[in-house]
Order: sequence, then C-alpha cells, then structure tokens
Amino acid sequence: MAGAADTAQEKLDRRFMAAALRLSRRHSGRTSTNPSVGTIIVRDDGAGPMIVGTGVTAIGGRPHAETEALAEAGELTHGATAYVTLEPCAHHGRTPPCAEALVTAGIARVVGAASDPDPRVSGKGYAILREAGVEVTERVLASEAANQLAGYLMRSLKKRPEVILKMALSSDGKIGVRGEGQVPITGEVARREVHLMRTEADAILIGIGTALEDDPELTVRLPGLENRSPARIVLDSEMRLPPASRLVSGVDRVPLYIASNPLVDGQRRALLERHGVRFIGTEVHEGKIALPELLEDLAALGMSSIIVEGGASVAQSFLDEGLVDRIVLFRGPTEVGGQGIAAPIGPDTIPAGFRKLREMQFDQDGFAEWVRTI
Ligand code: AOF
Ligand code: ZN
Repeated sequence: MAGAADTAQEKLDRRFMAAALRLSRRHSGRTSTNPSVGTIIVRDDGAGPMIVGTGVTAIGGRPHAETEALAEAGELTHGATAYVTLEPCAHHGRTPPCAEALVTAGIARVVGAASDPDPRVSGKGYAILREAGVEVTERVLASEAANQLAGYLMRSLKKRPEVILKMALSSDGKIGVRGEGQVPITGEVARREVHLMRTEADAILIGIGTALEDDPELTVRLPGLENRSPARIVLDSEMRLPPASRLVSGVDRVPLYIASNPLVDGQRRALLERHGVRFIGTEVHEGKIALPELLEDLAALGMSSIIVEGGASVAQSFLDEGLVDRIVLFRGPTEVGGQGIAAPIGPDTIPAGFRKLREMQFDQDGFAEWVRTI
C-alpha cells in the first residue's frame, strides 16, 4: 500500500531530521556569521536504516556540515540519504559547493529542512542536486529548522539580528524594585538556563538604567562554559557608564559595546574607549537610541541574535517597535509587592502573532517561551 509506505518514510525522515537538528545545536552561537547546520547520512542495505556519517558546521563556520559528514561516511555514501537542516550550499568557498560534494559522493537522496536565503544559494543548492538525478525532499521539519536558524534567517532576510526578550517575573508580575539593584526573583535552575541561553547568542543588551542600578557582569558563569560569553551592549545615549563598573572591568575578556549619540561628550567617549569599550554611534530620537538603526549596525558587525535582558523601559521600546522575535519569561516564587516595577509583558499579554514553543516548571521556577514566524 503506497499510502502506508509513504507514511513510514515520512516518519523516518522526521526522525532523522530531528536528530540532525539536535546535532546542529552543538555549535549554535559558535559558527558566526555562518549558521550552525547539521547533516546525518543514513543508508539502508536491507537490514534497516543505519547512520554512517554525521557532521555539524565547524566552529568558526567552516568546514560545512556536509563536508564533515561525507568524510566520516567515506565509501558508504554511495546510494545513501543525506539529512541536512539547511539547503546545501551552491557557491565556491574554501571548498567546492556542498551540493556538488553530495553528488560526487553518490548520495541518492537529500532530505532538507530549511531553504537557504543566501542569494548565492537560494534554490540553487536543491537545483544542482535535482539536475544530477538526486531525489530531493524539501521542508521536512521546516518550522523547527526555522526556529533553530532564526538568527541566521533574520540577519539574511531582514538585515537585523533576532531579538530575544528575556525577563524574570515575580509571582506578582514584577521585575524588580527601583533603587534596590538586583533583586532575587528566580532560583538557581533559572539562572543556569539564562546562562545557557547566553552561550548561543551573539550579544546581551541592556539599558543604562539597569547597568547603573545592578552593576551586572552579563557573562556566562557555568562550569566549563566560562569562555562562551557573548558580547555585551549598553544603550547609553549620554555615555554615563562608569569606567569602574563590572561591565567595563571585564572588557579584556568579553567585548563591550556602548550604543550612544555620535555627538556625545568627546572626553567621556575617549576615556571609555581607552578602557577598550567599543563605541557605536546611533541616532537618538527624544533621548532614546533609534533601535532599528542600531540593529542594522549590529547585523553589519556580524551579530545574528541578541538577548534583551533589561530593564522595563528598554523592553517596552523593543516591544512597541515590533522588534521582538522571541519572548522568554521566567517566573519565580517570590512576591515583590506594591513597590515593585511592573513587568512590561506577562504570559497573558503576549502580542498577537506569537506562538508558545515550550513551557516547563523546574524546581520553584516556571519557564515559557514564545516565538513568532519570520
Ligand atoms: C552549507 N553547510 O554547514 C553551512 C552553510 O562563508 P562560507 O563560504 O562558509 O559561506 C557561508 C554561507 O554558507 C552561509 O551564508 C550559508 O548560505 C551557507 N551555510 N551551508 O552547505 C553548512 N553552514
Ligand atoms: Zn556548504
């Protein structure tokens, strides 16, 4: 029965694509400006499907995932199926195009998840395969792949990084208390989850208010992952960040950018620049940094994803301008009370167009994530 056979094949395809997507996460945040892609090569000699090669885009972006997987499979590529989370490339880089490499290796079938918007590739990768007689199945687990490649897709299609809004809410919907610095809202598990999120992003962004109030470090402090901190960005139109702040002190280890008015006091700028702080001159409208222009500049610097971590007014600005692509909310057990700062967003006020991706409860902390389709 053809129908039943198709279904079995589709199930198998989804299973291997899910594995390829999990594999691709291994280098998320470490292949910039290339996306981290996964490839799994499977062959079936009659005794059931067997994985004969796996590859993930190498740290730094090259070699591509396909190159690694084909090398691992060696001779076993002949007649095999390749599962790729992104359309194989069609351009000549340090190696010939992956689409050609798959053909040369004798791959009989390619199953792809996302199409590649890069104009050097877009549609051409699949076309090379088809012209060479390779069977191609596109869009398997496409929405999962789009979610995983969101940063890369945003930067390619919209010329800005993906913006992830992260916020920790108390049980009564507050994000802190004005004038009290960092107020503990969530527990240890949530802290680790946030630090893990940071390892996959290109930068963490906060406003000067939060920088002055909390004096945060904004680094990754997880055993074994201490060197995976993304850059830090402070929106600071008047360059008020003190050179003695933790953010500036850590600049030798982790880059720090200040987005500020290009006409800001030259001495303040020179002082911070001497400490190693990088300056991004951005238009300021009514005392506020122009966010679309800033995001364009960040994309030009090679950033594909940024996490907005504070405070309320910065979050509100990103939300108001429709510049948030992913919302991650933590909810802790503490009650802050009437003097607390109300969160600009909560689980019941997620803007239209977002869908809930996951939700869980660990220890005492709740966690939920929403995304919108690019
Ligand atoms: C693939 N496999 O694993 C990845 C791909 O600078 P280059 O030459 O490495 O090219 C970057 C482009 O390669 C990038 O924009 C995207 O189109 C593709 N990424 N392609 O076949 C991979 N990471
Ligand atoms: Zn390639």
